[in-house]
Amino acid sequence: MSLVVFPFKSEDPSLVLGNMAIAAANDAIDEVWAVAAEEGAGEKAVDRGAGEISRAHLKPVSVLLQQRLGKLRPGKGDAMNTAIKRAAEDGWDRVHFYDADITNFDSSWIDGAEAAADNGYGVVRHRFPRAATDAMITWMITRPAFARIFPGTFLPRLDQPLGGEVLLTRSAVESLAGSEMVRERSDWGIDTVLTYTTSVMGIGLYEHHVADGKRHALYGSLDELKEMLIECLDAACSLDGLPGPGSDARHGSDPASDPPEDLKRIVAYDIEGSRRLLGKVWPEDEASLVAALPDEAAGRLLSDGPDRVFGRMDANLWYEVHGLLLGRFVLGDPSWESLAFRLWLMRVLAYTVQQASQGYDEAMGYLRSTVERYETTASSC
Ligand code: GDX
Ligand code: MG
Repeated sequence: MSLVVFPFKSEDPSLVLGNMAIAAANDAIDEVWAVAAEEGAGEKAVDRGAGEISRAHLKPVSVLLQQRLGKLRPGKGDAMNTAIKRAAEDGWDRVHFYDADITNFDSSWIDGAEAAADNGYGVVRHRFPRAATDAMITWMITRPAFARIFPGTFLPRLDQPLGGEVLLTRSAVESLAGSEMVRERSDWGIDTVLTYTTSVMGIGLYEHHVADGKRHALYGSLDELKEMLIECLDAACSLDGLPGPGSDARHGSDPASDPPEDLKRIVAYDIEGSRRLLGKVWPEDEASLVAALPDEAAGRLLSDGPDRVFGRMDANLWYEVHGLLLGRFVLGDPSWESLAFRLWLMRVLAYTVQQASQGYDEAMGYLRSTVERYETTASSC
């Protein structure tokens, strides 16, 4: 018995309903839920449409309201945990999660995940090619954190550790429903803790490849990602010191394929608008936090304003800065939040100007080899 769940907040109801209809039409699927952030016009429209889909496919299709389960900002984590809790209580064998804003969702996502579960994997994550300037939290925060904290395991090598597209089998759903760390993570950090928690369950993890990529809403200036950045950073910090998956952990993956040509040309965010956010001078409170870096690193950053020194934020300097953030960042502290955003922005812009501009394949090779280098450095410490 398989269930599909779409968390949704402010998406166009017709897009959400289109995806729900695709899920309902799949023979492997017995029920579809959309989990709304709150009551309102969008939620009502999806609820009305859900009734029509249900009648057309003769299976339950409904809208749930997310409950307040966690301790952090009420966000996507509460929505996923609402579904996980109820699915565990109902005893579903398989639960698929998909972001509701995917514009190229089709049955092959569901079929690919079901096939991997049929082959005995307890968790299936979808992987897909992304633009060279997309996934900047994944590449600059989460994968480096997995490389440092869990070197030698499959965690740093996961293609989409933050992706909201995942299939969980019953034992995973039950363990997640019983995990305090997962339940408390009501914000954007949910994907990080789900990835970590499922990786240490010993039930096998498969990555299913979606060759066309995940098409969904991209961003304007990078300040739209500030909340996600600091919440994903905090989630990464919360894993420091925890045990990783064992060396015998079962991990399989479809091979990657050549990304679609149009995706290679996409610029995922507004570069000039983001550059204006860097600022001409270092705020005093942030400069004093940066001073905790080794002298040489702090000197390179503080010798001029952020908008003039951002190009110095290469992979080596970012390793030092990322280590400082991982060890010291405080969620809810305005100085740390502002500083973490500014430093990440410097890193993303430096990479965009220096590597992403060289072409897609070069940029992706650079990102991958940087994470590998971080992993080697961490293992030798
Ligand atoms: N119910 C509910 N409540 N749904 C939410 C909320 C919330 O507070 N916030 C977002 N959503 C829904 C949203 O409508 C969409 O369907 C999905 O969650 C993802 O949100 P979106 O704004 O499209 O996130 P974005 O920027 O595409 O990030 C996604 O991909 C990231 C990644 O792969 O890098 C998202 O799944 C992130 O968690 C993930 O890290
Ligand atoms: Mg999206």
